[in-house]
Amino acid sequence: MKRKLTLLIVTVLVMLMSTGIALAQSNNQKDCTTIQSGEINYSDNHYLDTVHVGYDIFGYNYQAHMFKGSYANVYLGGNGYPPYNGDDEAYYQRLVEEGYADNETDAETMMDGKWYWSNRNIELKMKWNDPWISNKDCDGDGLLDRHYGHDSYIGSGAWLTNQMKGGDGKDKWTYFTKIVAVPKDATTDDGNWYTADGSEIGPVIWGQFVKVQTVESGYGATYVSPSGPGLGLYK
Ligand SMILES: [Ca+2]
Repeated sequence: MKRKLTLLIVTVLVMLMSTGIALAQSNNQKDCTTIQSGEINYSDNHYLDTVHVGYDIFGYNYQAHMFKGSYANVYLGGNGYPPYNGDDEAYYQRLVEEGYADNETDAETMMDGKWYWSNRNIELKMKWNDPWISNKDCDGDGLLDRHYGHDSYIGSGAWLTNQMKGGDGKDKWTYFTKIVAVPKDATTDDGNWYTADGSEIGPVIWGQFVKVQTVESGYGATYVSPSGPGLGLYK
């Protein structure tokens, strides 16, 4: 009898606990705002206001974790400028019309001062995972989450792939690279990241990240991480 009672109590406890876990999970989901809600915004100075499902005018598809477009469009929107559509004259004219410059010469000078402008004819495709840029806002700041649940990208498991295409005729080239956030116990030395046991992960990029694989047209794989070129290796 006593044994049966103990079993019953244990069963009830397990049920309560699992109900609690299920509740916590559903609350978690409920607290996250999706793009579909129409309540997620671009960053403060961005050219656009509200994030929508599908590709935006710059080439970002935040719902699908993808970008496809001009290299310059990766930065133009966030800097408060309209998207570049491949026609320089039309773009300078648009900048004048929208009040960014007094005339097209000034507009051209202004854009020439942006580091990314000279790369505007490079076609870029990017893919990333949820820790890189989430398609939800779970921390409630009205923006898509980055490295959700982590203080920084380090140890978040974030990754991005970057595929570029440029040049004309004989000068056509392609470039592909995989970029991942380094693990928490990684160390950096002389421009490279290393695992805790001293194995090379790859060259440092943007501080908290590392290039684990690079493929260049005419050369093939120009870098493969000795610690492994896979995505999602580091958490
Ligand atoms: Ca957020």
